[in-house]
Amino acid sequence: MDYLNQFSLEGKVALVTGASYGIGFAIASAYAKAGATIVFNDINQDLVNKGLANYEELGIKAHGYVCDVTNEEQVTALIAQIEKEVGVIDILVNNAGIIKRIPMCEMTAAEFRQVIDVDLNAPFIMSKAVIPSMIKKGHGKIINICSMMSELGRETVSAYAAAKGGLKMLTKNICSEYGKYNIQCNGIGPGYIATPQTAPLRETQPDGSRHPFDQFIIAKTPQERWGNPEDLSGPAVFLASDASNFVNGHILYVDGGILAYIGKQP
Ligand code: NAP
Ligand code: GCO
Repeated sequence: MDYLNQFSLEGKVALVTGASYGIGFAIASAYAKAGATIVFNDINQDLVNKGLANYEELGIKAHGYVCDVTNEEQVTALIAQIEKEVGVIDILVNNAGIIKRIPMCEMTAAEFRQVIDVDLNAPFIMSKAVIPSMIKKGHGKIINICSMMSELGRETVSAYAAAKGGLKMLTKNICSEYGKYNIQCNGIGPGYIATPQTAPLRETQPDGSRHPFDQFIIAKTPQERWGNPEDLSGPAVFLASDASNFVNGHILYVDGGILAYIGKQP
C-alpha cells in the first residue's frame, strides 16, 4: 500500500470556519495542497473577499460565504447552500474563535457569554449541521481547534479557557456519539501561535524590548519560539485524512512542548 496516499484529500470538500486569515487560512491552504476543495466563511463580505484574494494569491480557488457561526439559522442555510453549490462536506474544521482578555471579576456576563457563544456554542451548531449528511455519506471528519487553555488556566482568560475546556469535551462526546457512523472527531490544541489574535502579546515595547509575555512564552516553550500557523498544517492534514481513520476523540497538541515542560529556570 502506498502509505502517502492515505494523507491525500483528493475529492474531499473541507469547510474551515473563520478562515480568511490566521490559523484557519493556513489549515485550509494545506487542505487545498492535499487536494481538497476549500470552503470557508467569515463574518462579513469584506473579510470573505479579502480571504478569497488571499487564497487566489496562492493559486487556490476557494469558495467563500458570509456566515456568523453563532447564528443557527445562518449556519443551516450555509450548509444547504454549500451542499447545493459545492458538495456534501467531508471535513469540518471549527476554527472561528475570539478571546477577551479581562480579569474575571471585571468581565460582564455578556462578555463571558459572547466568548462561549463563538468558541463553544458555534462548534456545537456547526457540527450538528454537518453530521446528518456525514452519516448519509458513511464518513466524516470534524476537527475542533482547541487550545493550551483546554488544559491550563491563566489570568484574564476565564471565558476562553472555559470555552476551550468545553470544546475538548464536546470533541470527545461527538466521538462517543457518532463514531459508529465512521465519523472521527478530534481536536488540535495549538500552543502560542503568531497570528492577529496573539499580536497584543508580542508587541515590541517602547524601549525596543520584547513584550514580557513574549519572553514568558519563549521561556515556557522547549523549542524556544512561537508557533507559526503553518506548524499546524501537517497535523491538520493528518486528522482530516484516511491516515487517521482510527484516531477518535483525541486532542493533538501542537505546542512545541509547552505542556510537557515546567519552564526555563529564570
Ligand atoms: P484570529 O486571527 O483572531 O482569527 C479568528 C477568525 O475567526 C477570524 O477570521 C474571525 O473573523 C473569525 N471569527 C470570529 N468570530 C466569528 C464568527 N462569529 N463567525 C465567523 N467567523 C468568526 O485567530 P487565530 O489565532 O487564527 O485562531 C483561530 C483559532 O485558533 C481560534 O479558535 C483560536 O481560539 C484558536 N487558537 C489560537 C491560538 C493562537 O495562539 N493564535 C492558539 C490556540 C488556539 P473576524 O476577523 O471577522 O473576527
Ligand atoms: C492568551 C493566548 C492563548 C492562545 C492560545 C494558547 O491570551 O493566553 O491568546 O489563549 O491564543 O489559546 O493555546
